[in-house]
Amino acid sequence: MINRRMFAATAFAFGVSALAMAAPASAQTKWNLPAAYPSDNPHSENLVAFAKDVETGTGGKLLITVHPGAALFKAPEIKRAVQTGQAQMGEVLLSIHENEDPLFGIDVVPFLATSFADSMKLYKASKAAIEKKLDAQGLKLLFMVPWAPQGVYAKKEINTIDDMKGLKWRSYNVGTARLGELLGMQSVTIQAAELPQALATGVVNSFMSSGGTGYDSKAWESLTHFYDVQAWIPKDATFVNKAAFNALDKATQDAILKAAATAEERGWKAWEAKTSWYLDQLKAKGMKVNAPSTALKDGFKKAGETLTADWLKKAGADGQAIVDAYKKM
Ligand code: PCA
Repeated sequence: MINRRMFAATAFAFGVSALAMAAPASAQTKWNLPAAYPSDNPHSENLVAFAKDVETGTGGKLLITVHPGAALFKAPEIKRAVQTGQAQMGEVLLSIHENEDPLFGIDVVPFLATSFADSMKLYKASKAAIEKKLDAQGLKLLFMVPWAPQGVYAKKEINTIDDMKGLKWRSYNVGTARLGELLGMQSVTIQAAELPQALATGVVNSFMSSGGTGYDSKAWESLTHFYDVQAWIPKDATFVNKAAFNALDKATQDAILKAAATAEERGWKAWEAKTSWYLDQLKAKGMKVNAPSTALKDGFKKAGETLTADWLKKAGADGQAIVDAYKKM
């Protein structure tokens, strides 16, 4: 019997040496870009378009393969993978890493920036500081793209925050976990890739997210209500390993930066355009999509004040300065 492993190894070795010989002429570089959300999510589609722009802009010299759906690394591992060079680029919800630095959670301070226009202002006010923090970790920020405003999914009518007590709450970062705690829920951190299963098996029966992730997770199969609280607009960050970027020639670097600027603009537009589409889809699937009652909104505002105070304490003068700058914009 032919030993398939040996055959594969020989074929691989031949392939490698053939490639090595061809290298000076073609000089093609292949990079990986792990991402955490489904391939038809606007974030992933934007990354694929970004990779295509880089390929075109470099005349095929730099090929980036996007790995959506947390297929290569789980969401919380992506940043570390890029820092250590296991992957050259990556995309992640930056607030997952708020425990490393409070600034990574500035966009999830409740009710600070809840419209796309305000979210862009907050981004402008915080971008330089975020870039600096990432740079100190060996990462170069390429672009940031928002999700839609965050609301609450549940399996029953929620009129006040008291109705949320005891729910099995899925959280995705420090802020959502703390919110679960403040509102007397049983909170468990689950990343988006595992959310559909957690919902289907009843591990959780409520969560906060965008219409996008509710749609991606087919929330209507196990839950009934969505309350459009508009608590905040979190953002994904796409970054590159700084050393890998610095090793590229100037023309390639420029092509990446140009494609990144285009991707940022395209991503913001896509989310603005798709926000109401997602809510319409939830309705079409039979979910009750409503604005929160005044009492519910007031309850969230109150919990939000506690979270804001927590954050300001952690973020100190640097955080306060950014919030002040944002409020003046
Ligand atoms: N979707 C992601 C993060 C924010 C959002 O809208 C999630 O729920 O994990």
